[in-house]
This record gives sequence, C-alpha cells and structure tokens, in this order.
Amino acid sequence: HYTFFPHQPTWPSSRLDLTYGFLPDNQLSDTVKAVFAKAFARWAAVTPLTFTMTDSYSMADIKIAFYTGDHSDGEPFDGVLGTLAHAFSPTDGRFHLDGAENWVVDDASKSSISSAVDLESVAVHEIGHLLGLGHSSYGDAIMYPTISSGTKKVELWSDDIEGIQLLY
Ligand code: TQI
Ligand code: ZN
Ligand code: ZN
Repeated sequence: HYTFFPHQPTWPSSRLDLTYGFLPDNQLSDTVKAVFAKAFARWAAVTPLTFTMTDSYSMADIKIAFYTGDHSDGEPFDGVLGTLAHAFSPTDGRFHLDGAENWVVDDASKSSISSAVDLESVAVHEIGHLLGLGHSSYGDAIMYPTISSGTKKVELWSDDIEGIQLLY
C-alpha cells in the first residue's frame, strides 16, 4: 500500500504546472533529458499536473542534478550502488542522482555491467517522492523501496495511481 510523507505535503493546487531544469554543469545529452521527460509524462498522465522543461535552472520548481560524494545537503552519495538518488518532499523540488552509478538509458537488461542502473526506473520513483509519495509495500509498485539491479520498472501500478490521485 502507498504512503505519504508526514503531514502529507503536496504541491498546492495553485501550482500544478511545474517546471524542471537540469544543472547546467552536468551538460546532459538530449537522450538523457528525454528519459526524464518520459518519466514525468507517466505521472502527468494520471494527474492534473504538467511538467515543462526550463532552461532557467535557478527558477525551476524541480531541480535535477547529478553529483558525486558530498554535495552539501547532508546526504552524501556513496559511489557505485547503495544510494542511487534522492529527492525531497514537496515543495522542495531537489532531485539528485549519484553521478558514480553506471546509469543505463536504454535497456538495462542488455548491459553487461552488473551494477547497471536503469535511469528511467529511478526517475519515475524519485518523481513520486517529489510529488509527495512515500514508499509502498506492494512489490509491483513503482514506489516499492527496492529494485533488482539491471531491471527496468517504469509502469505505474494501480497502487501508485491511487496514492497520487488522493494527493492531486
Ligand atoms: N534512494 C532512496 C529512495 O529514493 C532514498 C530514500 C530512502 C528516500 N528513504 C526515503 C527518499 C524516503 C524519499 C523518502 O528510496 S535509493 C530505489 C529503489 C533509491 C532506491 O537510491 O535507495 C529507487 C532510488 F526503489 F529501486 F530501490 C530509486 Cl527506484
Ligand atoms: Zn543531494
Ligand atoms: Zn524511494
């Protein structure tokens, strides 16, 4: 079953059209940016929320950045595997990914690297947190707290949809 953060924070109804931006220093390719766009679209499809990319990182509601190790928010990344990414509850908007991971942008099952992590799967999960979902006890749910390495899991499950539709 889905959960929320304590006190059930959400983006307010006056702010359903959200923008997202990428840390310019990361210089992400269009292919990588497209993976995030797909992940946002999955949540937009089941809520009144919209997500639009902006070139103004400082103005973006959701700020996406790859960092390695300590990046000054009290939650340092830990190298390959372990913590993959973290996102803060509404309306913080920070979405950080561990730059040390072997991120896969197409088919993680085809990767020969045993530590391959599917970027879209992690993005869909973290966006759930950014919107106010905690973890689910249903193994099929996107918000379930573990994923097998080399797996792609990007489809929202009925439990994810019920949870997010209670919030929005
Ligand atoms: N990062 C944890 C996560 O996103 C960070 C975390 C732990 C967290 N407890 C939280 C974030 C409570 C918000 C609220 O769950 S992680 C997975 C999964 C991680 C794990 O790097 O361990 C995914 C990130 F589910 F696959 F294990 C993304 Cl998809
Ligand atoms: Zn961080
Ligand atoms: Zn999580």
